[in-house]
Amino acid sequence: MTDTKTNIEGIYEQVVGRNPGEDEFHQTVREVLNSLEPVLDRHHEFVEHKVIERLCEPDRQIMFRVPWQDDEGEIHVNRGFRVEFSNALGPYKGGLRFHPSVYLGTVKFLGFEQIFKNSLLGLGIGGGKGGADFDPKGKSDSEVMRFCQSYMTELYRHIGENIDIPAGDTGVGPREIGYMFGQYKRITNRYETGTFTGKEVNWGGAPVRFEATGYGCAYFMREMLQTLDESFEGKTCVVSGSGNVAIYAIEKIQEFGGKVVACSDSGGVIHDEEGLDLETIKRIKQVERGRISEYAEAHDRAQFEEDGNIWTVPCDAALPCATQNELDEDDARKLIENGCIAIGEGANMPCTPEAVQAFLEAGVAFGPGKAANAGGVAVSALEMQQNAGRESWSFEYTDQQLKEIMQKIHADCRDAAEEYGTPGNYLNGANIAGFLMVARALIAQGLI
Ligand code: NDP
Ligand code: 2IT
Repeated sequence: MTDTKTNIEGIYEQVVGRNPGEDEFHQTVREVLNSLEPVLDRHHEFVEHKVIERLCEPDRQIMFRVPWQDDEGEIHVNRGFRVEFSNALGPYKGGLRFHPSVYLGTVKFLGFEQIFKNSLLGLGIGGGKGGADFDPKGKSDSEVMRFCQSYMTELYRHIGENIDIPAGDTGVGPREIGYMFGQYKRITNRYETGTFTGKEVNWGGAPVRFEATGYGCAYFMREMLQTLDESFEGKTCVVSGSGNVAIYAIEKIQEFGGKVVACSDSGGVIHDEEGLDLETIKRIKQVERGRISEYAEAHDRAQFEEDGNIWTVPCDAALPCATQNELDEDDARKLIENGCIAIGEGANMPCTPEAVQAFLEAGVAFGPGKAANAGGVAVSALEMQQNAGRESWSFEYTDQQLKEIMQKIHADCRDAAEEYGTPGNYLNGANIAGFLMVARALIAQGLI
Protein backbone atom coordinates (compact mmCIF):
# COMPACT_ATOMS: atom_id res chain seq x y z
CA MET A 1 0.00 0.00 0.00
CA THR A 2 1.33 3.47 -0.88
CA ASP A 3 2.05 5.71 2.11
CA THR A 4 0.02 8.90 2.51
CA LYS A 5 2.78 11.29 1.46
CA THR A 6 3.42 9.43 -1.79
CA ASN A 7 -0.30 9.20 -2.46
CA ILE A 8 -0.72 12.95 -1.96
CA GLU A 9 2.25 13.75 -4.19
CA GLY A 10 0.78 11.51 -6.88
CA ILE A 11 -2.58 13.30 -6.73
CA TYR A 12 -0.88 16.70 -6.93
CA GLU A 13 1.22 15.66 -9.93
CA GLN A 14 -1.93 14.46 -11.66
CA VAL A 15 -3.69 17.77 -11.02
CA VAL A 16 -0.73 19.74 -12.40
CA GLY A 17 -0.48 17.49 -15.45
CA ARG A 18 -4.17 17.63 -16.20
CA ASN A 19 -4.53 21.40 -15.71
CA PRO A 20 -1.42 22.90 -17.33
CA GLY A 21 -0.67 26.57 -16.72
CA GLU A 22 -3.34 27.02 -14.03
CA ASP A 23 -0.92 28.13 -11.30
CA GLU A 24 -3.46 29.50 -8.81
CA PHE A 25 -5.48 26.29 -9.05
CA HIS A 26 -2.35 24.21 -8.39
CA GLN A 27 -1.53 26.47 -5.45
CA THR A 28 -4.87 26.02 -3.70
CA VAL A 29 -4.88 22.25 -4.31
CA ARG A 30 -1.35 22.02 -2.86
CA GLU A 31 -2.40 23.95 0.23
CA VAL A 32 -5.44 21.76 0.90
CA LEU A 33 -3.50 18.54 0.26
CA ASN A 34 -0.78 19.60 2.71
CA SER A 35 -3.39 19.91 5.45
CA LEU A 36 -4.99 16.54 4.75
CA GLU A 37 -2.13 14.16 5.48
CA PRO A 38 -3.22 13.38 9.08
CA VAL A 39 -6.83 12.97 7.88
CA LEU A 40 -5.92 10.38 5.26
CA ASP A 41 -3.72 8.57 7.79
CA ARG A 42 -6.72 8.21 10.07
CA HIS A 43 -9.50 7.64 7.49
CA HIS A 44 -8.38 5.14 4.93
CA GLU A 45 -11.87 5.09 3.40
CA PHE A 46 -11.17 8.50 1.83
CA VAL A 47 -8.17 7.05 0.03
CA GLU A 48 -10.07 3.96 -1.05
CA HIS A 49 -12.96 5.97 -2.46
CA LYS A 50 -10.54 8.35 -4.24
CA VAL A 51 -12.34 11.26 -2.63
CA ILE A 52 -9.57 13.80 -3.24
CA GLU A 53 -9.06 12.77 -6.87
CA ARG A 54 -12.80 13.23 -7.43
CA LEU A 55 -12.87 16.61 -5.67
CA CYS A 56 -10.00 17.96 -7.74
CA GLU A 57 -11.91 17.38 -10.98
CA PRO A 58 -14.86 19.80 -11.31
CA ASP A 59 -18.29 18.33 -12.04
CA ARG A 60 -18.51 20.64 -15.06
CA GLN A 61 -16.53 23.51 -16.64
CA ILE A 62 -18.45 25.91 -18.84
CA MET A 63 -16.69 28.41 -21.14
CA PHE A 64 -18.45 30.67 -23.59
CA ARG A 65 -18.22 33.71 -25.87
CA VAL A 66 -19.67 36.98 -24.57
CA PRO A 67 -20.10 39.49 -27.42
CA TRP A 68 -21.25 43.02 -26.60
CA GLN A 69 -21.27 46.52 -28.05
CA ASP A 70 -19.78 49.62 -26.44
CA ASP A 71 -21.41 53.06 -26.48
CA GLU A 72 -19.69 53.89 -29.81
CA GLY A 73 -21.11 50.76 -31.40
CA GLU A 74 -17.82 48.88 -31.49
CA ILE A 75 -18.13 45.13 -30.93
CA HIS A 76 -16.09 43.39 -28.22
CA VAL A 77 -15.72 39.70 -27.45
CA ASN A 78 -15.01 38.45 -23.95
CA ARG A 79 -14.78 34.99 -22.48
CA GLY A 80 -17.25 33.83 -19.82
CA PHE A 81 -16.81 30.99 -17.32
CA ARG A 82 -18.74 28.98 -14.80
CA VAL A 83 -17.08 26.08 -13.05
CA GLU A 84 -19.53 23.87 -11.16
CA PHE A 85 -17.13 22.14 -8.83
CA SER A 86 -19.06 20.05 -6.34
CA ASN A 87 -22.72 19.66 -5.39
CA ALA A 88 -22.11 17.01 -2.76
CA LEU A 89 -23.57 19.22 -0.03
CA GLY A 90 -26.09 21.29 -1.99
CA PRO A 91 -26.53 23.26 -5.21
CA TYR A 92 -23.39 24.86 -6.65
CA LYS A 93 -22.85 28.26 -5.03
CA GLY A 94 -20.27 30.95 -5.51
CA GLY A 95 -19.61 34.38 -6.91
CA LEU A 96 -18.84 35.79 -10.34
CA ARG A 97 -15.65 37.78 -10.93
CA PHE A 98 -15.32 40.35 -13.72
CA HIS A 99 -11.67 41.33 -14.10
CA PRO A 100 -9.35 41.39 -17.13
CA SER A 101 -7.03 38.87 -15.43
CA VAL A 102 -9.72 36.17 -15.19
CA TYR A 103 -8.97 32.87 -16.97
CA LEU A 104 -9.98 29.28 -16.34
CA GLY A 105 -7.27 28.86 -13.66
CA THR A 106 -8.64 31.78 -11.63
CA VAL A 107 -12.17 30.40 -11.69
CA LYS A 108 -10.98 26.90 -10.77
CA PHE A 109 -8.90 28.15 -7.84
CA LEU A 110 -11.85 30.14 -6.54
CA GLY A 111 -14.30 27.28 -7.15
CA PHE A 112 -12.09 24.77 -5.35
CA GLU A 113 -11.75 27.09 -2.33
CA GLN A 114 -15.49 27.59 -2.36
CA ILE A 115 -16.24 23.88 -1.85
CA PHE A 116 -14.53 23.85 1.55
CA LYS A 117 -15.62 27.36 2.55
CA ASN A 118 -19.26 26.52 1.90
CA SER A 119 -18.91 23.19 3.65
CA LEU A 120 -17.65 25.01 6.77
CA LEU A 121 -20.92 26.94 6.93
CA GLY A 122 -22.92 23.76 7.41
CA LEU A 123 -25.84 25.33 5.53
CA GLY A 124 -26.19 22.85 2.66
CA ILE A 125 -24.49 24.52 -0.28
CA GLY A 126 -21.99 23.15 -2.79
CA GLY A 127 -19.10 24.95 -4.47
CA GLY A 128 -18.77 26.77 -7.79
CA LYS A 129 -17.44 30.00 -9.26
CA GLY A 130 -17.67 31.99 -12.44
CA GLY A 131 -16.75 35.19 -14.15
CA ALA A 132 -15.33 36.78 -17.25
CA ASP A 133 -12.20 38.55 -18.46
CA PHE A 134 -14.28 41.73 -18.77
CA ASP A 135 -12.98 44.95 -17.18
CA PRO A 136 -15.85 47.00 -15.75
CA LYS A 137 -13.45 49.87 -14.97
CA GLY A 138 -14.19 52.97 -17.02
CA LYS A 139 -17.31 51.47 -18.62
CA SER A 140 -20.63 53.28 -18.61
CA ASP A 141 -23.66 51.78 -16.87
CA SER A 142 -25.14 50.97 -20.30
CA GLU A 143 -22.00 49.14 -21.37
CA VAL A 144 -21.96 47.13 -18.14
CA MET A 145 -25.67 46.36 -18.64
CA ARG A 146 -25.13 45.12 -22.22
CA PHE A 147 -22.23 42.98 -21.09
CA CYS A 148 -24.23 41.47 -18.21
CA GLN A 149 -27.18 40.76 -20.51
CA SER A 150 -24.96 39.01 -23.02
CA TYR A 151 -23.22 37.05 -20.26
CA MET A 152 -26.58 35.92 -18.86
CA THR A 153 -27.92 34.99 -22.30
CA GLU A 154 -25.61 31.97 -22.09
CA LEU A 155 -25.34 31.42 -18.35
CA TYR A 156 -29.10 31.32 -17.67
CA ARG A 157 -29.40 27.74 -18.96
CA HIS A 158 -26.89 26.48 -16.40
CA ILE A 159 -28.24 28.11 -13.22
CA GLY A 160 -31.33 27.94 -11.01
CA GLU A 161 -32.32 28.06 -7.35
CA ASN A 162 -31.77 24.31 -6.91
CA ILE A 163 -28.97 24.02 -9.47
CA ASP A 164 -26.38 26.76 -9.26
CA ILE A 165 -26.67 30.15 -7.55
CA PRO A 166 -24.29 32.96 -8.56
CA ALA A 167 -23.43 36.03 -6.47
CA GLY A 168 -20.87 38.86 -6.57
CA ASP A 169 -17.09 38.87 -6.30
CA THR A 170 -14.43 41.28 -7.59
CA GLY A 171 -16.00 43.62 -10.16
CA VAL A 172 -19.51 42.27 -9.55
CA GLY A 173 -21.72 44.12 -7.07
CA PRO A 174 -25.39 45.03 -6.76
CA ARG A 175 -25.44 46.86 -10.13
CA GLU A 176 -24.22 43.81 -12.06
CA ILE A 177 -26.40 41.38 -10.07
CA GLY A 178 -29.41 43.59 -10.91
CA TYR A 179 -28.70 43.54 -14.66
CA MET A 180 -28.09 39.78 -14.65
CA PHE A 181 -31.22 39.04 -12.60
CA GLY A 182 -33.25 41.20 -14.99
CA GLN A 183 -32.00 39.32 -18.06
CA TYR A 184 -32.50 35.93 -16.38
CA LYS A 185 -36.08 36.86 -15.55
CA ARG A 186 -36.70 38.08 -19.09
CA ILE A 187 -35.38 34.92 -20.75
CA THR A 188 -36.98 32.41 -18.38
CA ASN A 189 -40.13 34.35 -17.50
CA ARG A 190 -39.56 33.35 -13.89
CA TYR A 191 -39.23 35.72 -10.93
CA GLU A 192 -36.82 33.35 -9.22
CA THR A 193 -35.16 35.35 -6.46
CA GLY A 194 -33.42 32.22 -5.18
CA THR A 195 -31.26 31.96 -8.32
CA PHE A 196 -29.04 34.91 -7.33
CA THR A 197 -27.74 36.29 -4.07
CA GLY A 198 -26.40 39.77 -3.45
CA LYS A 199 -29.65 41.31 -4.71
CA GLU A 200 -30.78 44.68 -3.45
CA VAL A 201 -32.88 44.49 -0.31
CA ASN A 202 -36.07 45.92 -1.85
CA TRP A 203 -36.32 43.08 -4.42
CA GLY A 204 -35.33 39.97 -2.50
CA GLY A 205 -31.87 40.71 -1.16
CA ALA A 206 -30.87 40.02 2.42
CA PRO A 207 -29.83 42.87 4.65
CA VAL A 208 -26.13 42.71 5.60
CA ARG A 209 -25.12 40.88 2.37
CA PHE A 210 -23.06 43.87 1.15
CA GLU A 211 -21.44 44.25 4.55
CA ALA A 212 -21.17 40.53 5.25
CA THR A 213 -17.68 39.58 4.04
CA GLY A 214 -15.94 42.50 5.72
CA TYR A 215 -18.02 42.29 8.89
CA GLY A 216 -17.58 38.52 9.00
CA CYS A 217 -13.81 38.85 8.67
CA ALA A 218 -13.74 41.25 11.62
CA TYR A 219 -15.97 38.87 13.63
CA PHE A 220 -13.65 35.96 12.86
CA MET A 221 -10.59 38.00 13.84
CA ARG A 222 -12.24 39.11 17.06
CA GLU A 223 -12.60 35.44 18.01
CA MET A 224 -8.94 34.77 17.13
CA LEU A 225 -7.79 37.79 19.11
CA GLN A 226 -9.84 36.65 22.09
CA THR A 227 -7.88 33.40 22.23
CA LEU A 228 -4.78 35.61 22.67
CA ASP A 229 -6.56 37.71 25.35
CA GLU A 230 -6.56 40.54 22.87
CA SER A 231 -9.18 42.67 21.09
CA PHE A 232 -9.38 45.30 18.32
CA GLU A 233 -9.65 48.06 20.94
CA GLY A 234 -6.82 50.54 20.37
CA LYS A 235 -5.14 48.37 17.73
CA THR A 236 -3.60 49.82 14.59
CA CYS A 237 -4.84 47.97 11.50
CA VAL A 238 -4.06 47.92 7.81
CA VAL A 239 -6.62 46.76 5.22
CA SER A 240 -5.62 46.32 1.58
CA GLY A 241 -8.06 47.08 -1.23
CA SER A 242 -10.94 49.54 -0.99
CA GLY A 243 -13.73 47.50 -2.53
CA ASN A 244 -16.68 45.70 -1.00
CA VAL A 245 -14.74 43.51 1.42
CA ALA A 246 -12.22 46.16 2.51
CA ILE A 247 -14.81 48.89 3.15
CA TYR A 248 -16.94 46.83 5.51
CA ALA A 249 -13.94 45.29 7.26
CA ILE A 250 -12.80 48.85 8.01
CA GLU A 251 -16.28 49.80 9.19
CA LYS A 252 -16.48 46.94 11.70
CA ILE A 253 -12.91 47.32 12.96
CA GLN A 254 -13.60 51.00 13.64
CA GLU A 255 -16.77 50.02 15.48
CA PHE A 256 -14.69 47.61 17.59
CA GLY A 257 -12.34 50.47 18.55
CA GLY A 258 -9.50 49.71 16.13
CA LYS A 259 -7.71 52.38 14.08
CA VAL A 260 -7.35 51.61 10.36
CA VAL A 261 -4.44 53.66 9.05
CA ALA A 262 -4.05 52.40 5.47
CA CYS A 263 -5.96 50.98 2.53
CA SER A 264 -5.28 50.73 -1.21
CA ASP A 265 -6.38 49.98 -4.74
CA SER A 266 -4.39 48.74 -7.71
CA GLY A 267 -3.05 52.30 -8.19
CA GLY A 268 -1.42 52.71 -4.79
CA VAL A 269 -1.70 53.11 -1.01
CA ILE A 270 -3.41 55.69 1.18
CA HIS A 271 -1.84 56.18 4.59
CA ASP A 272 -3.41 58.28 7.32
CA GLU A 273 -1.77 58.01 10.76
CA GLU A 274 -4.83 59.51 12.46
CA GLY A 275 -7.11 56.81 11.06
CA LEU A 276 -9.00 56.67 7.76
CA ASP A 277 -12.27 58.49 7.20
CA LEU A 278 -14.58 55.78 5.88
CA GLU A 279 -17.23 58.15 4.56
CA THR A 280 -14.68 59.61 2.13
CA ILE A 281 -13.67 56.13 0.96
CA LYS A 282 -17.32 55.15 0.44
CA ARG A 283 -18.00 58.32 -1.54
CA ILE A 284 -14.99 57.84 -3.80
CA LYS A 285 -15.38 54.11 -4.32
CA GLN A 286 -19.09 53.38 -4.09
CA VAL A 287 -20.70 56.57 -5.36
CA GLU A 288 -18.15 58.02 -7.80
CA ARG A 289 -16.39 54.74 -8.73
CA GLY A 290 -13.14 56.70 -8.49
CA ARG A 291 -9.53 56.00 -7.48
CA ILE A 292 -8.24 55.85 -3.89
CA SER A 293 -5.60 58.50 -4.74
CA GLU A 294 -8.49 61.03 -4.58
CA TYR A 295 -8.64 60.47 -0.83
CA ALA A 296 -5.49 62.59 -0.39
CA GLU A 297 -7.26 65.50 -2.12
CA ALA A 298 -9.97 65.41 0.53
CA HIS A 299 -7.65 64.94 3.55
CA ASP A 300 -4.44 66.98 3.79
CA ARG A 301 -2.83 64.79 6.42
CA ALA A 302 -3.14 61.63 4.30
CA GLN A 303 -0.38 60.54 1.94
CA PHE A 304 -0.86 58.66 -1.30
CA GLU A 305 1.99 56.48 -2.51
CA GLU A 306 1.63 55.40 -6.10
CA ASP A 307 2.38 51.66 -6.50
CA GLY A 308 3.25 51.65 -2.78
CA ASN A 309 3.52 48.55 -0.64
CA ILE A 310 0.85 48.63 2.07
CA TRP A 311 2.52 45.89 4.13
CA THR A 312 5.40 48.16 5.11
CA VAL A 313 2.97 50.25 7.17
CA PRO A 314 3.43 49.18 10.84
CA CYS A 315 0.32 47.59 12.35
CA ASP A 316 -0.99 45.17 14.98
CA ALA A 317 -3.39 43.45 12.59
CA ALA A 318 -3.39 43.16 8.81
CA LEU A 319 -6.31 42.27 6.54
CA PRO A 320 -5.47 41.54 2.90
CA CYS A 321 -8.81 42.24 1.20
CA ALA A 322 -7.83 42.90 -2.44
CA THR A 323 -6.69 39.93 -4.48
CA GLN A 324 -4.77 36.63 -4.64
CA ASN A 325 -1.05 36.53 -3.85
CA GLU A 326 -0.92 40.20 -2.87
CA LEU A 327 1.16 39.48 0.26
CA ASP A 328 4.43 37.56 -0.18
CA GLU A 329 7.13 36.24 2.14
CA ASP A 330 9.04 39.55 2.31
CA ASP A 331 5.81 41.35 3.17
CA ALA A 332 5.07 38.77 5.87
CA ARG A 333 8.55 39.21 7.38
CA LYS A 334 8.11 42.97 7.39
CA LEU A 335 4.74 42.67 9.15
CA ILE A 336 6.20 40.27 11.74
CA GLU A 337 9.18 42.57 12.31
CA ASN A 338 6.77 45.46 12.88
CA GLY A 339 4.93 43.49 15.59
CA CYS A 340 1.80 42.36 13.73
CA ILE A 341 -0.05 39.72 15.79
CA ALA A 342 -3.01 38.77 13.57
CA ILE A 343 -3.86 38.30 9.90
CA GLY A 344 -7.36 37.96 8.47
CA GLU A 345 -7.64 36.97 4.83
CA GLY A 346 -10.64 38.96 3.59
CA ALA A 347 -9.65 38.16 0.01
CA ASN A 348 -9.32 34.66 -1.46
CA MET A 349 -5.75 33.33 -1.15
CA PRO A 350 -4.13 36.77 -0.73
CA CYS A 351 -1.07 35.38 1.09
CA THR A 352 1.46 33.29 -0.81
CA PRO A 353 2.29 29.86 0.69
CA GLU A 354 5.67 31.19 1.83
CA ALA A 355 4.01 34.13 3.58
CA VAL A 356 1.56 31.81 5.35
CA GLN A 357 4.45 29.61 6.47
CA ALA A 358 6.30 32.65 7.86
CA PHE A 359 3.22 33.74 9.84
CA LEU A 360 2.64 30.27 11.26
CA GLU A 361 6.28 29.85 12.26
CA ALA A 362 6.29 33.26 13.95
CA GLY A 363 3.15 32.40 15.94
CA VAL A 364 1.05 35.11 14.27
CA ALA A 365 -2.67 34.26 14.49
CA PHE A 366 -3.57 33.49 10.87
CA GLY A 367 -7.20 33.43 9.69
CA PRO A 368 -7.30 31.72 6.25
CA GLY A 369 -9.70 33.05 3.60
CA LYS A 370 -11.93 29.96 3.55
CA ALA A 371 -12.86 30.67 7.13
CA ALA A 372 -12.21 34.40 7.61
CA ASN A 373 -14.07 35.56 4.48
CA ALA A 374 -16.92 33.03 4.69
CA GLY A 375 -19.26 35.74 5.98
CA GLY A 376 -20.24 36.79 2.45
CA VAL A 377 -21.42 33.39 1.35
CA ALA A 378 -22.89 32.83 4.82
CA VAL A 379 -25.30 35.71 4.32
CA SER A 380 -25.88 34.47 0.75
CA ALA A 381 -27.10 31.22 2.32
CA LEU A 382 -29.31 33.27 4.65
CA GLU A 383 -30.60 35.19 1.62
CA MET A 384 -31.56 31.85 0.03
CA GLN A 385 -33.37 30.85 3.24
CA GLN A 386 -35.18 34.19 3.32
CA ASN A 387 -36.19 33.83 -0.36
CA ALA A 388 -37.37 30.24 0.08
CA GLY A 389 -39.60 31.31 2.96
CA ARG A 390 -40.74 34.51 1.16
CA GLU A 391 -39.64 36.44 4.23
CA SER A 392 -37.94 39.78 4.84
CA TRP A 393 -35.48 39.68 7.66
CA SER A 394 -34.23 42.67 9.67
CA PHE A 395 -30.66 43.92 9.57
CA GLU A 396 -30.17 43.17 13.28
CA TYR A 397 -31.48 39.62 13.03
CA THR A 398 -29.34 38.81 9.98
CA ASP A 399 -26.25 40.38 11.52
CA GLN A 400 -26.73 38.31 14.67
CA GLN A 401 -26.95 35.13 12.55
CA LEU A 402 -23.75 36.14 10.76
CA LYS A 403 -21.96 36.70 14.07
CA GLU A 404 -23.00 33.27 15.32
CA ILE A 405 -21.95 31.58 12.08
CA MET A 406 -18.49 33.20 12.22
CA GLN A 407 -18.11 32.13 15.86
CA LYS A 408 -19.04 28.57 14.93
CA ILE A 409 -16.60 28.51 12.00
CA HIS A 410 -13.86 29.79 14.28
CA ALA A 411 -14.61 27.10 16.87
CA ASP A 412 -14.82 24.32 14.26
CA CYS A 413 -11.48 25.32 12.72
CA ARG A 414 -9.84 25.56 16.13
CA ASP A 415 -11.18 22.16 17.18
CA ALA A 416 -10.25 20.39 13.92
CA ALA A 417 -6.71 21.83 14.07
CA GLU A 418 -6.36 20.53 17.60
CA GLU A 419 -7.89 17.12 16.92
CA TYR A 420 -5.56 16.50 13.99
CA GLY A 421 -2.38 17.54 15.77
CA THR A 422 -1.70 21.20 14.90
CA PRO A 423 -3.35 23.33 17.59
CA GLY A 424 -3.65 27.02 16.68
CA ASN A 425 -3.25 26.33 12.95
CA TYR A 426 -6.54 27.65 11.52
CA LEU A 427 -5.40 26.89 7.98
CA ASN A 428 -5.23 23.16 8.69
CA GLY A 429 -8.38 23.43 10.79
CA ALA A 430 -10.39 25.06 7.97
CA ASN A 431 -9.16 22.64 5.33
CA ILE A 432 -9.81 19.60 7.50
CA ALA A 433 -13.21 20.64 8.89
CA GLY A 434 -14.38 21.68 5.40
CA PHE A 435 -13.06 18.52 3.77
CA LEU A 436 -14.57 16.03 6.24
CA MET A 437 -18.18 17.06 5.53
CA VAL A 438 -17.77 16.90 1.75
CA ALA A 439 -15.78 13.68 1.82
CA ARG A 440 -18.40 11.87 3.91
CA ALA A 441 -21.19 13.10 1.62
CA LEU A 442 -19.30 11.95 -1.47
CA ILE A 443 -18.93 8.44 -0.11
CA ALA A 444 -22.54 8.28 1.08
CA GLN A 445 -23.84 9.33 -2.36
CA GLY A 446 -22.00 6.59 -4.26
CA LEU A 447 -19.62 6.82 -7.19
CA ILE A 448 -20.91 9.86 -9.08
P1 NDP B 1 -14.13 44.68 -5.35
O1 NDP B 1 -14.15 44.62 -6.81
O2 NDP B 1 -15.25 45.34 -4.62
O3 NDP B 1 -12.80 45.36 -4.84
C1 NDP B 1 -11.54 44.83 -5.11
C2 NDP B 1 -10.52 45.77 -4.51
O4 NDP B 1 -9.25 45.19 -4.56
C3 NDP B 1 -10.44 47.08 -5.28
O5 NDP B 1 -10.12 48.11 -4.38
C4 NDP B 1 -9.30 46.79 -6.24
O6 NDP B 1 -8.64 47.94 -6.74
C5 NDP B 1 -8.39 46.06 -5.31
N1 NDP B 1 -7.40 45.32 -6.06
C6 NDP B 1 -7.59 44.41 -7.01
N2 NDP B 1 -6.41 44.00 -7.46
C7 NDP B 1 -5.48 44.67 -6.75
C8 NDP B 1 -4.06 44.69 -6.75
N3 NDP B 1 -3.38 43.90 -7.59
N4 NDP B 1 -3.42 45.50 -5.88
C9 NDP B 1 -4.09 46.31 -5.04
N5 NDP B 1 -5.43 46.34 -5.02
C10 NDP B 1 -6.10 45.53 -5.86
O7 NDP B 1 -13.97 43.17 -4.86
P2 NDP B 1 -14.31 42.52 -3.45
O8 NDP B 1 -14.01 43.46 -2.38
O9 NDP B 1 -15.65 41.92 -3.54
O10 NDP B 1 -13.28 41.30 -3.45
C11 NDP B 1 -11.98 41.41 -2.92
C12 NDP B 1 -11.48 40.03 -2.56
O11 NDP B 1 -12.35 39.41 -1.63
C13 NDP B 1 -11.38 39.04 -3.73
O12 NDP B 1 -10.31 38.16 -3.49
C14 NDP B 1 -12.68 38.24 -3.60
O13 NDP B 1 -12.59 36.97 -4.20
C15 NDP B 1 -12.79 38.15 -2.09
N6 NDP B 1 -14.11 37.85 -1.57
C16 NDP B 1 -15.20 38.60 -1.92
C17 NDP B 1 -16.43 38.31 -1.39
C18 NDP B 1 -17.63 39.14 -1.70
O14 NDP B 1 -18.69 38.83 -1.16
N7 NDP B 1 -17.54 40.19 -2.48
C19 NDP B 1 -16.62 37.16 -0.49
C20 NDP B 1 -15.41 36.49 -0.13
C21 NDP B 1 -14.21 36.83 -0.67
P3 NDP B 1 -8.95 48.45 -8.24
O15 NDP B 1 -10.29 49.09 -8.14
O16 NDP B 1 -7.85 49.39 -8.52
O17 NDP B 1 -8.93 47.25 -9.13
O1 2IT C 1 -15.61 34.19 -2.49
C1 2IT C 1 -16.77 34.21 -2.04
O2 2IT C 1 -17.08 33.52 -1.05
C2 2IT C 1 -17.77 35.07 -2.67
N1 2IT C 1 -17.42 35.80 -3.60
C3 2IT C 1 -19.18 35.04 -2.22
C4 2IT C 1 -19.93 33.91 -2.87
C5 2IT C 1 -21.42 33.89 -2.64
O3 2IT C 1 -22.03 33.01 -3.23
O4 2IT C 1 -21.95 34.70 -1.88
